Amino acid sequence: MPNKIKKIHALEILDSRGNPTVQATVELSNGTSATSAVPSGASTGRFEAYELRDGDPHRYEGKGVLKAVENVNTKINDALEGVSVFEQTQIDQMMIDLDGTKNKSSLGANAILAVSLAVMSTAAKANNVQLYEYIRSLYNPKLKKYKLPTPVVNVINGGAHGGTNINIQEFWLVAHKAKTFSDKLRQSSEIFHKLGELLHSVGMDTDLGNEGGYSPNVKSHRQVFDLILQAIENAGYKPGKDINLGIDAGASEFYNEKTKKYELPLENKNLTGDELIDFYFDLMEIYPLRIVEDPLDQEDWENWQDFTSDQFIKNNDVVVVGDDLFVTNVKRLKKGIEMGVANSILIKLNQIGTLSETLEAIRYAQENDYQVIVSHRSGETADTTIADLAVAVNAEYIKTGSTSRGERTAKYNRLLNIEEKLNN
Ligand code: 2PG
Ligand code: MG
Repeated sequence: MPNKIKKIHALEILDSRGNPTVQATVELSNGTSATSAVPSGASTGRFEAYELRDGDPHRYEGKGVLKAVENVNTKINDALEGVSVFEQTQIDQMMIDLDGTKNKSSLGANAILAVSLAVMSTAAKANNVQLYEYIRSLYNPKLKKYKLPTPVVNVINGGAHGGTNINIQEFWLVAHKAKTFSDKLRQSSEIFHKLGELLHSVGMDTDLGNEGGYSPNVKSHRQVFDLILQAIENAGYKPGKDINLGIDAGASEFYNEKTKKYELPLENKNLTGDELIDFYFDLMEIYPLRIVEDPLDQEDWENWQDFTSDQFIKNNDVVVVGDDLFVTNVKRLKKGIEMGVANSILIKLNQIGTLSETLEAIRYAQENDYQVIVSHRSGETADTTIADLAVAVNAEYIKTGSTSRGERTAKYNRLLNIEEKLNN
């Protein structure tokens, strides 16, 4: 059998923050092979699958992944040797069983995901099809058309992603009006450059944060929105009409569990959930802010419910996205759907740890009319799997940072290539 797995090999490599991460290569008996690498978050949700790190203070400040690498090279390799590479669901389940814990803490979700993705990539190669076509065949072969996602382009990096006093983690351009992916990307890039020029002209910092956006110190969150609006106009576009805005508040990062308050030092305020919701609605009244990710803490389900059910959200088709809240986990998504919490899910492969479980979460979301945003992590590699994943499932959006830094543009460039293929 030519398509049987002969060997799986992992290696400790570096992510875009210079921290170790796991790369895995699958080799088949006929010589076909492919390699995948996993990303790593900074503002991780509490309910994510477990990222196994060595904890040895003498290597990479404890962040080494040699144990995860070893788990791939021994236990996982031994278990999967001889299995057909096309059995993605079975392979993912075998690794889940081999791990035996709820959160993949025994083998490490980083070990398991690296193999899951390398199996997927090798199978696509063995079939001689594009990766998005192969993922589509696993997801739903009956789906006919492919749709390119709209990029949400993170031009200001706050929170855990930059050395700035901005508490909201991400500020996105959403070029919703343009017809094609390439035009949406071009407009976003033009505005990104205008924003850089604007920051420079007023003496603000133009160094880049973890996801390739600018990361200056500011006077208030409103100032960030004002600067972005000005940049949109300077690039010749109309805020709201051509370009909407989005944020990832990353609210779990500034929630104080003891006092039950949301702490926004930039605003000099500690807010209750109600007050924070008012803060967002004030912003949405003033600015064309139409996508809001993680406005509230990952366990603050009641306030999420209040936020989602507000008439303003419905009237303005505001996309309310659960990231740390859902962690790409069907169980948490189910609870959210039952409670009327959020109307969209952020999808991150490494929050759950296998391709199959990720596809299951997307399927459940789409069956329940929740929109899908496929997402990178703040620590990335040049791996472009998420571009193919977004196209394979017809995701509405992709979030993969600004239009700078190679690990971010690698995904955008892959989408440009896919767009060209689909047009021919
Ligand atoms: C997020 C992500 C990606 P991190 O919160 O959505 O932007 O950040 O990878 O640090 O969790
Ligand atoms: Mg997030």
